[in-house]
Amino acid sequence: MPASSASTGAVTTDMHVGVVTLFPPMFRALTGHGISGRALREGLVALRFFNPRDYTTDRHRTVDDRPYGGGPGMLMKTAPTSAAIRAAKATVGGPVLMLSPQGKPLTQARVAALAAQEQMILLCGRYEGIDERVLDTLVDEEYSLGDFVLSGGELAAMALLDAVIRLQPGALGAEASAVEDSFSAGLLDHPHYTRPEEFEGRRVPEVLLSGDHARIARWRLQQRLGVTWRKRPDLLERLQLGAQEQALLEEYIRQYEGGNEAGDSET
Ligand code: 9D3
Repeated sequence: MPASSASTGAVTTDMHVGVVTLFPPMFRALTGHGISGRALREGLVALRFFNPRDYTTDRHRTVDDRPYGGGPGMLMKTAPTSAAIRAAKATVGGPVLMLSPQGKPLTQARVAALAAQEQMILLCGRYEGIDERVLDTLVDEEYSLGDFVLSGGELAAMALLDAVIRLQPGALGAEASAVEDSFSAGLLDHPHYTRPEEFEGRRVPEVLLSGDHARIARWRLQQRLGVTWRKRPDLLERLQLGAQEQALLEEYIRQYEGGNEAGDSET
């Protein structure tokens, strides 16, 4: 089913993304599978690729070049890279965002801001990088996935796109995450259980079989607080807990320090 407005039935694409990359086929991981694949097929988001190799003018279609000053490694060749970015700006428009180890760390808040854009261009670097003058002239912002080394920007661009696409109205995930964001942002998830009730000698927590929805909600919130306290105390420090949340966390900590590893209520 195509993206459409309920009142008019008109087909609308919410977001147009230009991707500047030497390796468009890598994006099949994103376009061919799951929620992102479906959203792209339905036209919620349109992707267009701009390959610097298509903007070369030499016989060998050269896309790399040597760095002034010497040293190991190559850079992306200046003219084809800038031509591909300019073509993306002319046909797609929007800010040019480069995926780069020098970028601002990508967070859910930044993903949510990008998800509201109607157009954007993602620039994927390869080799040791891109001539600084091209970046100064054509790149608006830089985003990083974190302090570890990838071989290029493509996997980072796909991660960004996956996160942005699942927030588009009509994508599976958009509804659930909207609820989640207003309800309990900044906490890790609670544990999940599915059948059978006993697996390899270990039972599902009794509360989840009780049918008492208020008690289940309370247990899940307590687990989220407790898991965050145990695994990501840095996240908890940024939150201002309410009185009930504080009490739930204190109960979890008492039980945890008392040696109940699951942090599970014993009553
Ligand atoms: C090992 C090469 N480094 C020189 C000391 C510089 C370097 C160049 C190119 C490091 C990584 C890359 C390619 N990385 C990305 O394009 C990238 C990235 C990353 O490596 N980590 C986290 N987020 C991102 S976003 C893009």
